[in-house]
Amino acid sequence: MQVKLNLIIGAVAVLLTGPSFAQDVVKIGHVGPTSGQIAHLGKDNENGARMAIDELNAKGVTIGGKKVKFELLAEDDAADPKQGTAAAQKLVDSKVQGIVGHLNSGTTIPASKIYSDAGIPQISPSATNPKYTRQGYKTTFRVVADDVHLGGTLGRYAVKELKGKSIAVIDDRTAYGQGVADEFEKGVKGAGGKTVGREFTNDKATDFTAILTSLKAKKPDVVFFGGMDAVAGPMMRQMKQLGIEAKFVGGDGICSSELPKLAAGTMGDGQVVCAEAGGVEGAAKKSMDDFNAAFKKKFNADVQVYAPYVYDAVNVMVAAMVKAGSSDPAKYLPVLAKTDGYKGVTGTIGFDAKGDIKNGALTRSTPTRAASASRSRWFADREPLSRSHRKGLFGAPFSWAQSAPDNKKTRLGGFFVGQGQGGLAGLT
Ligand code: ABU
Repeated sequence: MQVKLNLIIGAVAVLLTGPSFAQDVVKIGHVGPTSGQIAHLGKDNENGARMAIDELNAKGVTIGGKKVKFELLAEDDAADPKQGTAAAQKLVDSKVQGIVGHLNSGTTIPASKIYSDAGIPQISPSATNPKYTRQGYKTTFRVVADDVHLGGTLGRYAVKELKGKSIAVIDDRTAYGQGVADEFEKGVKGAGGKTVGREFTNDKATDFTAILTSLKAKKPDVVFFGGMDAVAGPMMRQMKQLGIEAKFVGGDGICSSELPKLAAGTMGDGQVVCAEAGGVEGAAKKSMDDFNAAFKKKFNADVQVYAPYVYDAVNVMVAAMVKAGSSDPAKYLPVLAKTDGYKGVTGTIGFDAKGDIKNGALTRSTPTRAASASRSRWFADREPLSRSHRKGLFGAPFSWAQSAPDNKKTRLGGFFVGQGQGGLAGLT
């Protein structure tokens, strides 16, 4: 009798742990700087990944007929290229099936070789240096527009909309900062504008007196900074101390919720013009707004910049695994590469032949004190950057002056086009 009972218990145990009941673990790696000057951005990214993974596990996902559990393996690269490659190797050794990250171009690019050699798909939610997807690797993807797009558009915007006559450029000599500043300069010159000086610093600097004093003598009306918010904030404080009244322009690296705090109250309304390398408007904006609210509820923190892009990157990767019926990188990679029309919170995601997002949007933001004080994301004043500023990438210029005066924002032919006055009215 006892023998029979043992056999039954054994059979039940086999059934419960057998293939139809087993829950496979799918490991997804995330890397960002969760220590150092931009730890607030790294944590924001990591929380975006955590939010996606928690939701997927709560919902329950089946891949190839098996219910799976996702596990987030999060690493800190401190925005340092050496730590970035060490973190990448650690994740490869841990047999992750996909990577979302890194945050910085300077870490993402060297790490991408390690993932490529291991055949592991990598989606960057924020690295914008064009080189990342131009190395010939099949494993590199990104869900944001690149610096050619971002810097060039801002350069044309500085000339055509900000009417900058005397434009100064500073960069932090990182892969992102220097690259986006180079593209900005090209954009300024292409639009018939003039740069009056180029200075550089580094991504850990806190004293900018020498370079700002040199630029002050050139009476800039626009200062472009290629770098991150942690450097931009103190730089703006010192600009104020030196009496430099110029507009302060930058890319997504300064477009964070933290910037007003880092600038310690020295940021004037309408002074900062930055662009997120993505963004949604109109009916699509609701999903982003809902994400921001859910994020705040879960983490008791405002989204900085990239958390929704990380969230989408994780979900796009998992959608490819589900479609391929496998979390084996070799099997789902070709499916991921064919992603098209995926509806994320940051817009519709599809990849081109290089792994770059198709039809990437850009959204201009300008902070105001009132929005900042409300503790919501400060860039309440936002607009999609128009096709005219993307001249050279998307063909014939579209004139803001000729557009409809109803101040509506519409999306035409897959590209965001702002109609109306261009959003700068009332800011100065
Ligand atoms: N895209 C700006 C911040 C990240 C990076 O590309 O370094």
